[in-house]
Amino acid sequence: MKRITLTQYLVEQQRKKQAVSAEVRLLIETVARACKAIGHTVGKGALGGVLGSLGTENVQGEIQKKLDVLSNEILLEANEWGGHLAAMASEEMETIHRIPNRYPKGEYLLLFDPLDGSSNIDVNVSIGTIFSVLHAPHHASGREVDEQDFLQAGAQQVAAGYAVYGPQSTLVLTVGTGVVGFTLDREMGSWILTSESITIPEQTAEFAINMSNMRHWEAPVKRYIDECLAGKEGPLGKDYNMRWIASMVSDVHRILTRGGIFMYPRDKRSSGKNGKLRLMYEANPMSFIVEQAGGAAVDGAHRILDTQPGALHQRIGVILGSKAEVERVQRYHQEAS
Ligand code: AHM
Ligand code: MG
Repeated sequence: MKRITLTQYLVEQQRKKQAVSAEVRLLIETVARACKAIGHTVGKGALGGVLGSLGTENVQGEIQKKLDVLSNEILLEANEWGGHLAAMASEEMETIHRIPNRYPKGEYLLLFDPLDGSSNIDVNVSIGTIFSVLHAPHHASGREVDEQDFLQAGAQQVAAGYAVYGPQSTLVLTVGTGVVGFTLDREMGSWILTSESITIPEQTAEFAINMSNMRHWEAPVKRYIDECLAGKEGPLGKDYNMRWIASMVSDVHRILTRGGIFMYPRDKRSSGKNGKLRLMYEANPMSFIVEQAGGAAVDGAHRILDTQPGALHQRIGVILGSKAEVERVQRYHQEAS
């Protein structure tokens, strides 16, 4: 079997389809290299002294794990000097990180959740990295990039992807020409193409939601999950299964592999009224990937990728996966409003 590496795949996208510029190609390769390093660090576990908390809080008041901070540093260092970026933003940093003056600057912006699923680190369950690439809008004018430049709707993304550090390390990627998946060859240290065209089945009988929040849900979400739980005898006419890994990367990866619907909806709590997941680092990149795979992604009544962000660390309700199911939940929201 001919093995296609990430580099070969990207060169092909650049040559044949003009889907990526040389800069984006290098940028994705750099992110993928950083993910390899993060995966390696994650794999050391207790032996590498990387487990546990740091005792510090990030900008959203969440306790930072050692691996949150290490992964953030790995991504910053890997991407600083390549010359393809104007600035970066991360779930773990209060404000944007401009490329220091000692390095050349490029015309792209990189956003990431360096280590998604932090609550699973210490219990040895799959975690991952999520990233999103945008154009820096005013690069040509030569002024300094600011936070405002990052506030673009998800539909503007140039590329998005995620890595899962699990039994295998996998990298899933879109540059707007469908979704592809790579598996890390740990002996050779290279990402090898293992899924040429990932598509999500339209129908599903599997849902993923944190059921412990049920009493806080808004009516349309409650309605849908009640119908799922009613099984064959209910209005949906089939028995549903449930999964909740609590690492968005892994939950979304399962949906890309065998279909399903993932929900982290906003809810009635004061802390939940805007949702839990972050628009720029989690919802947008995953929605781009899911749509490119033939699925759908909404915040309730509206498409996530059309959301105009108002702040870098903004949160949003997330409902994504198999198209028919997501559209049903979207309809329930529209009917209720
Ligand atoms: P994190 O980026 O701090 O790890 O938080 C995001 C994670 C998602 O990966 C996952 O879907 C969700 O939080 C799980 O939340 P909960 O523990 O409430 O089920
Ligand atoms: Mg996260």
